[in-house]
Amino acid sequence: MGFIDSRKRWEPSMVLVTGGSGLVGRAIQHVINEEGGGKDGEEWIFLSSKDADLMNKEETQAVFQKHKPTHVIHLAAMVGGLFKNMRVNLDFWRNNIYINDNVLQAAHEVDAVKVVSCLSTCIFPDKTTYPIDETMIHNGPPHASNFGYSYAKRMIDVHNRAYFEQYGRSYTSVIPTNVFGPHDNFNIEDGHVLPGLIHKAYRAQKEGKPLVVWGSGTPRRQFIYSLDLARLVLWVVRDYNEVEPIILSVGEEEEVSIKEAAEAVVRALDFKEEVVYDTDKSDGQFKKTASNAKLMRYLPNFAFTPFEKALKETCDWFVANYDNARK
Ligand code: NAP
Ligand code: GFB
Repeated sequence: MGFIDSRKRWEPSMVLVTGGSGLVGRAIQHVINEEGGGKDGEEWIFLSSKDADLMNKEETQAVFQKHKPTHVIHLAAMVGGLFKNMRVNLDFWRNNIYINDNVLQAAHEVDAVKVVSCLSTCIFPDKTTYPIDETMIHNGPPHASNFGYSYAKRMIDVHNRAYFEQYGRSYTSVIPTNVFGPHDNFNIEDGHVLPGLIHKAYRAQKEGKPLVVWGSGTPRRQFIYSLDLARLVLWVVRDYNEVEPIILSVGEEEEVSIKEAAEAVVRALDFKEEVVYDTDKSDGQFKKTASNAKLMRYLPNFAFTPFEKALKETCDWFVANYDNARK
């Protein structure tokens, strides 16, 4: 279901990026400003929560009425790693439900022709066959650690189907795997694993202490560099014409264990101290191996940045921007 009539292609003219100040938003800014990702005649606006609290309906309507976007990249969300999700599942559910309903309705009310929203590979059913693909989103409960965030994200897909069925809207979504890169949230308690390990290793090196990896190190993850994701999101905005979501991830064969990820951080930072594992901390979901076969059918030649190279660039950015990094 949900093939938008691609003959009715609308060239973007005013692209509004919610969550434009975050990890993914800053990567899209880089691709637009430094890699020629934009086109003549396009205006790009990158929002932060200072421009509008998108949990507030009136503020959301006002910022959409101000800019009247033709296209929207909807990144804004309450986002966090495993441990923050485990602490405040209700907040993740409520805050993201408010943001998503306000943004999609405001886009509809200003007649935006296309909205690309973000789901996540962590929202799929926990009890599932592998590899996971786009057809499996609603096939069972998500992992208990982040059910609030997962159900809120799944409702975006419900929103998109309903806007297509009732109004013929071309509102779609992408499903990134774990993202990392410059401008990430490096807060050790609330952030994701790679920025957390980078920050912890950086401080442990200065203090001559071990790097403490949380959990057993056995869970498995696929990681996508934020700049690669940004390049793919721009393709989705211009040339992906399905309402159905599309997974944006490196291939299954790129999946690594948390232990291997930690060892890659050690290499990228030339960390010299001991690495230890705190098995009192939760492992969270063991694996969420996602297939990127649908993406590869569309873009068979897309070249992902090698993980070690992307991680080195991220570590170099963090060290160079330590004082101003989100931590
Ligand atoms: P992030 O770095 O935490 O940035 C979140 C963005 O949302 C920021 O620009 C933030 O604005 C904005 N925001 C949060 N609450 C808001 C509110 N109430 N009103 C307005 N803006 C608000 O997140 P990210 O990692 O870039 O994630 C971007 C999208 O990708 C999210 O939808 C996330 O669910 C999805 N995703 C992320 C990952 C990952 O591993 N990071 C994986 C899969 C999917 P401020 O800067 O003003 O706070
Ligand atoms: O990125 P992360 O926090 O979230 O990774 P998920 C958690 C995994 O990394 C667990 C291990 O196995 C942790 O035990 N880990 C080891 C660490 N050291 C650390 C550390 O210093 N910090 C963190 N955070 N983890 C999230 C979802 O799942 O995936 C979110 O909860 C979101 O909703 C995100 O969608 C993309 O990958 O487990």
